[in-house]
Amino acid sequence: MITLYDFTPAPSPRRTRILLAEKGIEVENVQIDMMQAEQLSDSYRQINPGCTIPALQLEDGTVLTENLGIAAWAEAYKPDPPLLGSTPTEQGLVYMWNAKMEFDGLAAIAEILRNTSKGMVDRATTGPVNYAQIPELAERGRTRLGHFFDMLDAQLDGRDYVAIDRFSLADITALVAVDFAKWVKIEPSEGHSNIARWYEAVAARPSAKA
Ligand SMILES: N[C@@H](CCC(=O)N[C@@H](CS)C(=O)NCC(=O)O)C(=O)O
Repeated sequence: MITLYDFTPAPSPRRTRILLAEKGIEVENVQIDMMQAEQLSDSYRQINPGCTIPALQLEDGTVLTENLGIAAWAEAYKPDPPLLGSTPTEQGLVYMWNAKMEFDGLAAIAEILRNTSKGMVDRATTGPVNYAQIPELAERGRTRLGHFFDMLDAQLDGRDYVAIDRFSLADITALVAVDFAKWVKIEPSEGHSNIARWYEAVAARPSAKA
């Protein structure tokens, strides 16, 4: 059996759940309660010494901890439907736009949340090492997030999906980023009509509720 170490409310494992749902890959689900800091427990460190969620444990015991690694495994394990692009150009575009969604979107939101949340004092980054909050990073994150939404809206102008002409990993990461931004009470503005149109379509997919 393949096991997903998950925490339902958190954005990163949601990316994995959506991907697995789109692929139709069934896994056993084990919840690691971040509200109880279970990701830092000795027992979870045996599975992922990096103390992050998700972690996907394969049948041979291998543990994959990054969404991109999990996506690469899933694409090889079950190629249909392809979520990482089919041609060399498509693959390049999917990886490129997925990286932009991670670095310009998810990372900016995490920067805001982790550097302001009272529950994350000294937990300004994930992982086994504690880091103090830097309030200026949250301010910078707000500016970055505004630019991220502008960039995403421009990319979606005249397009149904973020990277290529069908749903891909980049759409999963973008969808999770738009929803994660609500945690810091920021949403795309009224003028971001391309994001609104795209969001309505991708959020309506059954996988979005996985
Ligand atoms: N690079 C990882 C990011 C994983 C991540 O940051 N997960 C968060 C939950 S969304 C976490 O484990 N946080 C643990 C903590 O805050 O201590 C991925 O690709 O999934």
